[in-house]
Amino acid sequence: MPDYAEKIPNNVDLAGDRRLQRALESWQPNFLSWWDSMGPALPTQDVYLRTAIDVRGEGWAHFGHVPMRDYRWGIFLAERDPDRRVAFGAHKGEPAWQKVPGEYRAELQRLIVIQGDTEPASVEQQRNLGATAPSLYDLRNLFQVNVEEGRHLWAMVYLLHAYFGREGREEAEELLHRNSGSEDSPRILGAFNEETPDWLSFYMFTYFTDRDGKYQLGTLKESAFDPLSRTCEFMLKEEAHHMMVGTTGVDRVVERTAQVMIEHDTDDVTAHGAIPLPVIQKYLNFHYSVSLDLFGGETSTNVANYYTAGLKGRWLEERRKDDHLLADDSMMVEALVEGQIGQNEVSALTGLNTDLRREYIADCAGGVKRWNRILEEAGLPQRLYLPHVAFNRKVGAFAPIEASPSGEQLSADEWAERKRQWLPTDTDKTYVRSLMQPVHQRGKIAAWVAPPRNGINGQPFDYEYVHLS
Ligand code: BYC
Repeated sequence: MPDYAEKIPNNVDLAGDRRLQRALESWQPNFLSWWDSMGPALPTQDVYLRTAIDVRGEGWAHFGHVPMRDYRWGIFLAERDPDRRVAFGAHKGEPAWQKVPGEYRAELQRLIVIQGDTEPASVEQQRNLGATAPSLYDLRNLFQVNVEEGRHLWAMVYLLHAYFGREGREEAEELLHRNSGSEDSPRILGAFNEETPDWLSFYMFTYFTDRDGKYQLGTLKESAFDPLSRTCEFMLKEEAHHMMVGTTGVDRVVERTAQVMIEHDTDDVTAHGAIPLPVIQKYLNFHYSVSLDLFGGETSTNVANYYTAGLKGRWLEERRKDDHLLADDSMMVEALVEGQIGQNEVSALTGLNTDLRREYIADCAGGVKRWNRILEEAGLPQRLYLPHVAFNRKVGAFAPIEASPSGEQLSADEWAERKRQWLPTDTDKTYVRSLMQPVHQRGKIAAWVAPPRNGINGQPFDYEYVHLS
C-alpha cells in the first residue's frame, strides 16, 4: 500500500532507490508548473476526488474533497505475478522481462513516449472546459479525468526514468514541453492536437478517444516488459471512469434532445436550447474518425515488429485461440484496391492495427446502440450511426481518398461540397458554444443535457462536488 507521507506516493519502493527518487523529485516541480500553466484553468478551492490508495480489490480508492494542486499523483503498478510469462511472439513462454532488453530499447521507449504524450495532451485540450461546465457533477468528473490523466503521465515518466537512463529522462522533460495544438512542438498523435472547446466535444472525446486509450493500454498490458504491463493494468482501472463519463455524457445529451423533440413535436430543438440530432451525429462522425486514425495504418510493419518482439500484444491476447505467433497466418484488411475502397489479404502480423481497430469499432457500436435505444424509447424514428471506416481518415489506407459516411467514394470537389453535411460546421460549433453557459450552482443543470441517473460514490446529484474559489 502506498505511503502518503512520501513526497511521491508509490508502491515501487522508491525509497529503496535514492538516485531514481531524486531524479523523479526533481521532475515533480516541473510537472506542477506544467499543471499550473496548462492544467484546469478554473480556480477552485477543492474538488470531491478519488485518489488511488491501493492497487487491489474494491476498496482501491478514497473519496474526499481535496485542493486539486494537492492531489497526490503517485506511481502505482498492479501487483507482480512472479510466474508471469510472455504470452506471444518470438519470446513466448519465457519469463516476463523485469529489465529492458538492449535490442528492444528504442522501440519500447518509443511506445512509452507515445503513450505518455497523450496523457498531458488531453489535460491541455480540456483546460478551459471548467468555465462552462453544465453542473457541479460534470465539473467534478472533468477534474477527476484531468488529475488521473496527470497520474498516467507519471506512470510513463516513472518507466522512462527507471529503465531508460539519460535518454528516458530527456524524453520525460519533452513530455512537458510539447503542447496540444502548438505550431512549433505539437503533441505526437493527430487527435491530441484537436480542440476540445465545448462539452459535447468532451463527452465525445471521452467516449471515442479515451476508448482508443483503453484498447492501446490493453495491448501494452500484454507486453513482455513486466513493469509496463503492470502499470497499464492499473491505469485501465482508472480508465473505466473516463469511459463512464463519455458514455453517460452522450446518453444525457441524446436524452435531453429527445425530450425536447417530443415535448415540442419538432426536430428543430435549437429554439428550446437543446442540441439537434444531426449536430450530435456530426460531432460523433468527427471524434470517431479522428480516433480511428489513432490506431495507425491498416497495415504496419511497426506493429508486426512490436508483436513479434513481445512489446505489444493483441486485445485479450490470452483468450485468442491460435499459436500467438501468427507467422504463417493471413487476414483481410480494408484497403484501396486499384484506387477503390475494398479489402486486401495481408499477413496477420502486419494487419494487427486493423485487428485492434476492429475490436474498438465493435465496442463503439455498443455506444451507438445505447443512444439509439434512448431515441427508440422516446418514440422517435431517428437513429445515430457510426460512419464508414474510410470516412474522414488522415492516417492509413484511406488517407489519400475521400468517402461519405456510407462509404461512397467521392472526388475532392464532391467532398468539399458535401462535408458540411457530415462534419461540424462553424455554424454548428458556434451554436453548441452558445449553449455552454456555466451552471455552477449546486443541484442545477444546463438545459441542453439531462441530469445523471447516479451521483459519484453514492452521493446525490445535488452534492457539493466542487467548491469554487
Ligand atoms: N498521428 O506504422 P504506422 C490514450 C505515425 S490514447 C500522427 O501505421 P504504428 C488517451 C507512426 O508513428 C492511446 N502520426 O503506425 C486517450 C509512424 O511513424 P514512423 C495512446 C501517426 O506505429 C485519451 C507512421 O505514422 N497510446 O491513451 O503501427 C486521453 C506510420 O504509422 C499516427 C498509443 O497509441 C497518428 N494518429 O501505430 C488520454 C500506444 N498514427 O514510425 C490518453 C502506443 C501513426 O514512420 N503507440 N502515426 O515515424 C502505438 O502503439 C503506435 O505508435 C500507434 C501507431 C498505434 C500510435
